[in-house]
Amino acid sequence: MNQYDAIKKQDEEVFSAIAGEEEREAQGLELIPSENYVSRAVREAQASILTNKYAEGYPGKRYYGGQEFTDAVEVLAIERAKKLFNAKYANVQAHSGANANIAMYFALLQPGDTVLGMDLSHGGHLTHGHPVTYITKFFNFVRYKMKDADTGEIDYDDMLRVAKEAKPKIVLAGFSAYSRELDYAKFVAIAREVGAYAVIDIAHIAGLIAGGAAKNPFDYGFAVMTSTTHKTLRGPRGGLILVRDSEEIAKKIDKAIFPGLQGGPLMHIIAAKAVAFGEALDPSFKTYAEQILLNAKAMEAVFRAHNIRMLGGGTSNHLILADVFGSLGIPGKEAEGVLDSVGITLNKNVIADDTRGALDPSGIRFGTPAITTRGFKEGECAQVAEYMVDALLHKDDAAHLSGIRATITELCTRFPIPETFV
Ligand code: DSN
Repeated sequence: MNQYDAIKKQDEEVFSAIAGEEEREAQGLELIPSENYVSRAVREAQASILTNKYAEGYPGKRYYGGQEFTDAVEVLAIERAKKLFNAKYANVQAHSGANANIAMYFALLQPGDTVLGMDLSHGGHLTHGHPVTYITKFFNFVRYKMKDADTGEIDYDDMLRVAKEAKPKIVLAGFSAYSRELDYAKFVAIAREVGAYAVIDIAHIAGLIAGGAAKNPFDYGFAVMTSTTHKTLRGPRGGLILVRDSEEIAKKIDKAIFPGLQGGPLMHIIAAKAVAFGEALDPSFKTYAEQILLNAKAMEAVFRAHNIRMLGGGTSNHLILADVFGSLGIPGKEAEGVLDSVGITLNKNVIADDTRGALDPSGIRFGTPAITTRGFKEGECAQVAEYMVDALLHKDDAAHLSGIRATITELCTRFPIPETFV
């Protein structure tokens, strides 16, 4: 157990929830592709006394006094983020990826303007304009999709047609459930053709980009990148906005975050972002990012060998979206539950043009960022994929499932969650 002495003494109920989660994480495998394990240094920064400080504004331009240390820590986070992503400007204050996207919209658009983004069931994210989100009350969202869900190829011709018709001010790339690389040059060309900003939400693949295992969209002409810091990037839960080179856009982004959308920045989280960015700048992070991809490929091979359909036909990044309903007749929700029962956590997920509902879709989504942090290589990842398929094929055999559970527990004991990475 980590150091929670004060909470334990003072608040048994909260302590017990934290202790339970610590045990759950230690004894199970985390395959949700947007989750990861942070270092102890990141957690110490998050838990630091910087949480006490109000620091509205930006370094050197704050509204309250006493900012010598908050300024220092925010400058460190900004400079490290810029270096990691080859950006001229960075805003590290967004509380989350959703806030980063909302601020980006308000910075670049006027109410009523149009955004062209990826359809949710084809891999896009809620904040890319799903009708249930409030942002759709301010801006108009139109969609592009995959041309072929079995190759993952985006329908760029249709995207251009929609762009010409709808005249978006932003062409938005990025996804939360898509397993292939996008053709960045095509996105930028379409944006240029219709006079839109080319923006990409890199939340899922930020660590792959930072570690050099995926292409940097700035090299292809994107103007802005939004992100979270807690997925493949392995930092604290939070948001990040990067601007390639336009001072004008950077100023608009800063204004949109504060005072436009948020109040006081979370200085303890910004300190943790600085620590995580420092870790990502270490050469060891490159090895980590490359291993994430190798591990995903090892899992892909097992699913392919078992003839389980993968959206996009497989993976080129850290995640796999498998059509377990189409291939095994097991709905996503049931598959999630069966795998949870053997200590493998992942999430049910809609697949392209899913005929089932979002609460019980056809697919499961899983990925390798967290198990790679745990030290798994291709061999262990292939084994885990075999256990997954085995559990699904024996979902009604309690004794078989409990045998798999025991094996997963043993694997977790052999690969404890590390506390340092550099
Ligand atoms: N909830 C995140 C994910 O799992 O992809 C995105 O916000």
